[in-house]
Amino acid sequence: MITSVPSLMSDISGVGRDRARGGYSRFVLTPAELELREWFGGEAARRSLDVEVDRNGVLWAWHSAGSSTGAVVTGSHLDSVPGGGAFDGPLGIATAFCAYDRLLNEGALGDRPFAIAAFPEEEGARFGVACLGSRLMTGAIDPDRARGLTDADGVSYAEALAGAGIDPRHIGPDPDRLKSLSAFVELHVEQGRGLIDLGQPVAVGDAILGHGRWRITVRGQGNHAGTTLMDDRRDPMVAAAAIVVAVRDLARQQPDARATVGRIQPVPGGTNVIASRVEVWLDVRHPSDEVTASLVARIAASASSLAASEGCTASVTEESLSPTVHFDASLRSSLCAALPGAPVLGTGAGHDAGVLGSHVPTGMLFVRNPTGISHAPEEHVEDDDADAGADALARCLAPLLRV
Ligand code: HGY
Ligand code: MN
Ligand code: MN
Ligand code: MN
Repeated sequence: MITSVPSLMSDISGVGRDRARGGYSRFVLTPAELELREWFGGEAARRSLDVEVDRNGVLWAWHSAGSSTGAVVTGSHLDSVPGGGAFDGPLGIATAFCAYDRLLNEGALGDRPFAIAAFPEEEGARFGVACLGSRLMTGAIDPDRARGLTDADGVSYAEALAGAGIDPRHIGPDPDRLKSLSAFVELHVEQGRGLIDLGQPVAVGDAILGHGRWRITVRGQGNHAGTTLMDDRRDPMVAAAAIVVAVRDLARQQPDARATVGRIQPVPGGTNVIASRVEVWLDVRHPSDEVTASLVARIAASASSLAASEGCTASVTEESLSPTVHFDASLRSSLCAALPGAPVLGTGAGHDAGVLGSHVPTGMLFVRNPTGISHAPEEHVEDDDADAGADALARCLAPLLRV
């Protein structure tokens, strides 16, 4: 059975559409993502792959083989950012199933176990910490902290897991599972223009930019919009607006840095209410982890002084941090050997492959995105490139599956 990636992707094209924002909002363990988890299970069952949900809620579709260790795994995530594109995450899962079909058809499944994996909360869009599933698996986040993370409605990750039938008491490091893996290869839509400018459909990944998330809490004095004179205000919204501009200006002064405020939340958030506090979420990325740290320090200092000039205060807390990751060199050369002529590209986007990279040899493949846009509805992959991705993934996995 050789399936085409576009046909699998069209099966889920209606899941989690966000009419208000455009694009897709498939937040982890909400009905939309649970529907994608069902789709994952259906595709696995169609191929008689054994489905497993592990202690961290990671979905696995297993093809067991002669040896019980040294499993070769491919996959990605099903959750999305708010109003995201159709391909960020699910493309890596759909191509994985189609690559499996190709390997089975060519009798190339080899002697090692093979699995397709879907990691929960890669975007951190619901509970705030990116790659939450792979961080838990690798011990990169404390399980109690993870259980206590809450979404915008105050639902904890523990409650969301329990609601999906996953016992939150068991989340945490899974060293035995990590030891049983010999390679993880994640295929992902390219979130940039590299392949467009090179005129190629598929690239091999070599590094992931270090990145982190911080929350800046700006506190002032809540009050009535109509009875509070302008000179009597300590308005955290005004301070927050100045901080957002300062983030842009400070990042512009640092070559190669990227700093973004994509989310801001006044509390209580009424049109006729001067906010009492404003939450400002900061995303900073740079190839050097030291530069990221020093840029965040400059942003924090600027936030404090800008807040003070409005009679407010600003405090900064780190929410997550991922160092720059260089993928396993020998796995990368194996991927390059399987795809002669394919370019090698870095990425400014974080991935589970980056988190797993310190425990398992990991690599990535990127598929051309003709818009170069991601984390927005315009994200796109042409049908032929999607199938070229599955062909490339199968070609890369075949040698890894041979003992
Ligand atoms: O934020 C990222 O870079 C990834 O898409 N989670
Ligand atoms: Mn993403
Ligand atoms: Mn992604
Ligand atoms: Mn990812």
